[in-house]
Amino acid sequence: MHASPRGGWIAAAAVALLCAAAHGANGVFIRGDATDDGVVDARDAAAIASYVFGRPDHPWYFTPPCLDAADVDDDGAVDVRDVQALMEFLMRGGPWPCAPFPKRGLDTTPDRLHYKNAP
Ligand SMILES: [Ca+2]
Ligand SMILES: [Ca+2]
Repeated sequence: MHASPRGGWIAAAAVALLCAAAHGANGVFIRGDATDDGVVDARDAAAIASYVFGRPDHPWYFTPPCLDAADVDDDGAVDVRDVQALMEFLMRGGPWPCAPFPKRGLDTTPDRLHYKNAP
């Protein structure tokens, strides 16, 4: 069973409001907030897609400040599955991104990804 597209947008808007209130401290992040602006929305999916498919010399190429935030499924890699997972969540009411979400927090799983300003 899938949520209606309208329900997905309402859920995404509610999550965006929750995430905006949680923006803050060094070394913590919101899973899915690839742009690190405290809001999880379609711009984050576009940012992850730019990172995954883009070339560093392209003017629209984007390197997320926190690769852990871009690793939506928390498998230790940033790839097309993270774009798909975030779009599924935002557009179709799919599963939430892995923790920390929807509030900022520390990564509880070991991997090679990190926050650029982490201590
Ligand atoms: Ca964002
Ligand atoms: Ca991933």
